[in-house]
Amino acid sequence: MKTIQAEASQVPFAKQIEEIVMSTPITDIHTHLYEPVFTELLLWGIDELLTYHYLVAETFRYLDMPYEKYWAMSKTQQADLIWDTLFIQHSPISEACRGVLTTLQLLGLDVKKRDLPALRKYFKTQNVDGYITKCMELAGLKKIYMTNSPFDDLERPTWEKGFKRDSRFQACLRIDPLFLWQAEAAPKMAKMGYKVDAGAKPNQKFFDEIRRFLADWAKKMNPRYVMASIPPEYTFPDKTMSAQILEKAILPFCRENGLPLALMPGVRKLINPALRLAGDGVGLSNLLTIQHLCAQFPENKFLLTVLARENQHEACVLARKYRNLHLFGCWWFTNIPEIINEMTRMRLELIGLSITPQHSDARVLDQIIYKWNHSRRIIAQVLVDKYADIARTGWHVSREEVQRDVKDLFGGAFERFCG
Ligand code: FIX
Ligand code: ZN
Repeated sequence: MKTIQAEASQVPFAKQIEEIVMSTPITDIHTHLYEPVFTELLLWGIDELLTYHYLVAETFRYLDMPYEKYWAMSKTQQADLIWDTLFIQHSPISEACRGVLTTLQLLGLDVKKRDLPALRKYFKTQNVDGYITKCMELAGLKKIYMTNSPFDDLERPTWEKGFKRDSRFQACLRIDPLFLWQAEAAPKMAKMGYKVDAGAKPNQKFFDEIRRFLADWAKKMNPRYVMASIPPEYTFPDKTMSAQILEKAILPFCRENGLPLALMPGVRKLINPALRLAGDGVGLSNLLTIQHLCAQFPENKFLLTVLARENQHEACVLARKYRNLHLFGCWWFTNIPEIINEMTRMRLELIGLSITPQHSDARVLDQIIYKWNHSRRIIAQVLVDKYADIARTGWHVSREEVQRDVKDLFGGAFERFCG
């Protein structure tokens, strides 16, 4: 077995690891991107990059204008304002700003000129289908997982019509309104023909109707998992309608259909509603809920990404205790280099390689380019240190072994977990 050290004379150890990490194809298991058939739902191009809600939040820190005035602007006017505020009036050093620059650079565009109109010309020459392939090649992605909600009025009609699936994309059944039994759930489900109403008694007929809803949408979407984001305080077990729906409808449905349930605890929705999508906050999650779910439902598989930095250590320990729990991604406010580095090291040191260190959460197609370029670099650095640590003991890994491990981190372990 030719170990990486043996080749040290030719190519430095770290470089070899970096090459493998930068070139291994990735399955991006959570994004807000869509197959082209969903037309305007798939956001792409410079104006969408600049009006990403992360940048909206950063821009308003400099603006005195009423929020409504911004929302009344055209997309191009909004992009102009954000470009001027965050890139021209101030240096674009935040992760989200840097991301725009990395994307433009890797697309071969010249950011030095700081010429937004010229940049816009490039995107006008792209057609969406070819551009999807170009972005996936630049990001090194083999599959993009979507976030598909039957409760989304813009998305639902396309699923109901039916269409030929695009093999570059994988569906995931997103059910937040149902999972949290929010006010919009029952009326929308009733409109889709399901006998559920907001005042429904939580009896077997009610839970069967919810399972029928899930089964019908699973047939339409062929999802890889079922997903919901939950507030920090979400508690299970509990007497709430939501907890009963989880126990008596969602978990049995997932179990019987071999679908993992992906949970994303920690979001406080719209703590500043005037910022719209940019208005969500974070809170420390009660991970006892996850502990109870994993312990009480060993036949169910749970995917977990938690929003608060302070929850990450406990999440790692839970994954050590429950093999039906798989940790993934550095979600949202943890998706910055400082914390990606911290979380990846902590997970590798506490759990090992049976994790999925990252997902992009891209809302704009082009973002997959920078989100993966930035994360690959950090993951590569962490792996270089981890392999160097074991090398110091005399345990030398081969190129093939590193390739195997990286394949696992970039989708293999996830696929194996999902089965
Ligand atoms: O709930 C989610 O899937 C979150 O990722 C989004 O709601 C959030 O707006 C986002 O874009 C985070 O990166
Ligand atoms: Zn998301």
